[in-house]
Order: sequence, then structure tokens, then C-alpha cells
Amino acid sequence: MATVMQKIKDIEDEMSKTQKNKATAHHLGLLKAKLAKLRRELLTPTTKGGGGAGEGFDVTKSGDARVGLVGFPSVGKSTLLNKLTGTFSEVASYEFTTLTCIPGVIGYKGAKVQLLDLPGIIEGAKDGKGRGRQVISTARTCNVILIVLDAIKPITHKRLIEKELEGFGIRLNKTPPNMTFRKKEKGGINFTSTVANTHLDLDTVKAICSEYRIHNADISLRFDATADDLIDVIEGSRIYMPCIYVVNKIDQITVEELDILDKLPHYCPISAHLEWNLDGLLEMVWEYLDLVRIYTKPKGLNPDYEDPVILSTKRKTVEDFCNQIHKDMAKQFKYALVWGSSVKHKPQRVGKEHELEDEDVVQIIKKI
Ligand SMILES: Nc1nc2c(ncn2[C@@H]2O[C@H](COP(=O)(O)OP(=O)(O)OP(=O)(O)O)[C@@H](O)[C@H]2O)c(=O)[nH]1
Ligand SMILES: [Mg+2]
Repeated sequence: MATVMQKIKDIEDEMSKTQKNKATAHHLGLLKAKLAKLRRELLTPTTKGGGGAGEGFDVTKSGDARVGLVGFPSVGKSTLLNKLTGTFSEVASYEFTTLTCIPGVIGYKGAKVQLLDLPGIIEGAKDGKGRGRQVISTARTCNVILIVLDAIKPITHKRLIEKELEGFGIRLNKTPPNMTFRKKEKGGINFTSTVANTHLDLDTVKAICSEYRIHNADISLRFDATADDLIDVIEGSRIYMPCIYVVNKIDQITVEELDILDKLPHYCPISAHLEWNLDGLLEMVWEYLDLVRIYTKPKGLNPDYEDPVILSTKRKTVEDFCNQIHKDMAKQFKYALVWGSSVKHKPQRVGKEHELEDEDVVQIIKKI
């Protein structure tokens, strides 16, 4: 392990010493690819023990979605968990109070959201320091990440945490790079783009590909991609995750400072201890989770508005709805009646492929 970490450090040193310009672009690209490969090596468990690198904490998934609290020690993660879920996680003024993962549940708009309090991470977690690897591996299983920051600590902390998460293949508030990458048998590296490229040129692309022993491939870009974007696509297994920057302890800062924080995208200022803006935070979490609530309507009865079926916006067909209720439901399915914004008529008869919208009411008609 030490040797991999040493190699990572050597490459990082070399990168920081290399001036960024056209002539060095392909060399830097190559170094970035080497770095990505080494980081992956760190994450993959080796046969030689190492305590199961890349394994997260063993917490059972429960509820409709999972949200993780990530941050440096003593920023107030446990305080926030306690206030939002009523679960007890020890709070103290010293660092590293929480040493394992503590789950709690938030009931919101009829959904059950699991909130995970994770131990504080330290810089260098991605390279195997502290429990960071376990923390970030667990973070990868979440639907939304809350990066908790301390309002009175330097804002550079934000960038440090982001770097740790990025080192583990987590991409925050980003969409997958819009490019196609197809390996071939022969024909060399073919690089085309529909937009002007300010970061990548053929030399850089070739250097990165050769690091992965790819000598024949068609690569076409539909946006101004960077070397990192290309590496992400080649490496695969990146996780694109919505993230909220929760700035805690705003009771310690001035109104002027708060005004600035309030305007930043993806930011949510709070005071966990004084319970300031926790409703605002919950609302934002709900928005970032991107869930839809579907109410069931048994035949001849009123819809059940208390206990909605929760679906993700990415999987919200009538079939997804059936699968959520019962594994045999889709087999017995004849058609569904839907009331709500996804249909024109009230009710409208639809098939399994129909996409539902938030707060639709659904009645399933089974085959007899
Ligand atoms: N002023 C102020 N202090 C807070 C607030 N929230 C938490 N604290 C204090 O910050 C300290 C650390 O809080 P914790 O909740 O234990 O922090 P943590 O992030 O869980 O820390 P670790 O488990 O060590 O990673 C405690 O002394 C809390 O009382 C807040 O909104 N304002
Ligand atoms: Mg804690």
C-alpha cells in the first residue's frame, strides 16, 4: 500500500512542478491517467488483506432514499442528525467524536429518508488515510451528499472535501461527460469534435489512451471536454451525485457574511444547534433527491394520501410503480387508471410504459 501512496505522491509532485501549457498538455494528461489508475488500485481490495479496502460501513439500507453527511471533524454533523431524525449520535467539542456510521430516519412528505452520520474525514482520505476510505465508500451508496462545512472555518475546506470525494470517483452536481468512446480492433485513435476544444488535442488524447493500452478507438466530443472528463469515461464506474453544501454554525457569523453564503448555488446555511433553517434544508434535500410521490387508489375507495409510493424521477413508469408495491404485481397487470398531471383525462387508461408525475393517483386493474 505504501508504495502505491508513494507513487501517487510522486505524480502529484511532478504535476505541480509541470507548467500548464500547450506543449505539456499531453504529458499532464498522461500523469492524470496514471493517477486515476493508482487511485483505482487503492480502492480495489487486494488479496493481501489490507482490511477490505473500498468497503463501506455495514449499515442496512432502509427507507426510500439515502442521504450522507460528510465533512471535517467537529463541523456539527452529529448535531444535525440528532435534530433532524431524533436519533442519538454523540456530540462533543473534540474532534473525531463519531467513529462509525450512525443511521437515522427523516419522515418527509410521506417518504422515509435515511440520513447517515459519518465520521469526520481528514485530508488524504482518498489516498488511504484514516477511516476516510470507508466514509467515502459509504458516501458512494447515497442518493444525495450533504457536505457539512463550518461557517467560521476557511472556505478552502470545501475544496479539500471535494477533492477527497473526487479521488474516489464521485462527481458532484455534474452530469456524465457528453462524449462517445468506442474501442475498435484497428484503425488507430480517431478523435472528432462538434465544438471547439480548448483542453484536448489529438496528442493528449493519444497519450491518455496509450496509458490504458488503448490504441484503436473512436472518440467524439459534443462539449469542450478536459483530460479528466476523458479519463472518467475510460475508467467508467464514476458516480454522478447531487450535493448540497450545508454551512453550519451561522450563529457565529455576521449578517453580511450570511448574505454572501445565501447567494451561492447549492449552498444551504443553517445552525444545527439553534435549529435555524432546518426546514429550508429539508426542502432542498427533497428537491435534490428528485423523488415523485404516487398515491394508490383501491377500487371504490378514496386515494391513500398518507402513505405514497416513492419513485425516483429516473424510474417512474407504471411498471416501476407496480414493482415497488409487489413483485408479482406487474405480471397480473391489465391496465392502470391515472389521475394527475401525467395524463389529459381524469382518469386516463394507461399501460405499463406510462411515465407518472409527482402526486399522481393510480389504480391498478388486474387480469382475472
Ligand atoms: N455555535 C454552534 N455550534 C455548533 C452548532 N452545531 C454544532 N455545534 C457544536 O460543534 C461541536 C461539534 O459538533 P458535532 O455534532 O459533535 O460535530 P461532528 O461533525 O459530528 O464531529 P465528529 O463526530 O468529531 O466528526 C459541538 O460542540 C457542538 O455543540 C451550531 O449550529 N452552532
Ligand atoms: Mg459526529
